[in-house]
Amino acid sequence: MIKIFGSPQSSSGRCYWCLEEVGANYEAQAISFKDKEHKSESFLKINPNGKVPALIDGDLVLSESMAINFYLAEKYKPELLGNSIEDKAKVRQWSFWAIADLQPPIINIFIQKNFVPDEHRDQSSIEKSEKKLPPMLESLNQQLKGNNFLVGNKFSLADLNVNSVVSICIPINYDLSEYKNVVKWLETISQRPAFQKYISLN
Ligand SMILES: N[C@@H](CCC(=O)N[C@@H](CS)C(=O)NCC(=O)O)C(=O)O
Repeated sequence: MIKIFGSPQSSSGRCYWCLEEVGANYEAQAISFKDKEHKSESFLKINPNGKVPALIDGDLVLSESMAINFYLAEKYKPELLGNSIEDKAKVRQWSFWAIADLQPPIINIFIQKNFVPDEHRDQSSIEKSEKKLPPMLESLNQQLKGNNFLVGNKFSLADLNVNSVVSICIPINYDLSEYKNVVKWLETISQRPAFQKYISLN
């Protein structure tokens, strides 16, 4: 059976959601940051970078949430990757954009607001990150104009991967209301049974 390491509230969350979308049986293994389990000898054998998520499926030991999600889709539900070469390329484009460009400023705000004590919080770094978001959210909003989904007008791994980053705007209190198509897309996707199941794990 597939084994997934890390809690649904961490970067592993998008992999739990993907596991639910592909309908795979899996076993969850919590990793306690408090007890430094992610830096333990046994976990470093699974991911030498000492980070979650990690996944074991048979002989495969894999880390990096996006790589895990592409693997799960390809093996268990390939239609999530798009039907044509062009759609497959777009699924990768949106996924890589989410992890490389959109996620860093959002995560910086999340860390500053949730993990940095008041006296050490770097307000200028929060503001710098906040300034980076409008053009990216607007490009997403434009892509969703007249489209329910990002690629090929059907739910794909691009929606899952990008949504898993955009939805961090909610706990950081970043106002998305001017991005009406994005808000509608978040709402539509939140109705998916696999999403609901993943949220119930939190
Ligand atoms: N690029 C990695 C990032 C993983 C990551 O940063 N995970 C965090 C939890 S959300 C972690 O394990 N942090 C522990 C550490 O950096 O020591 C991915 O997407 O899987």
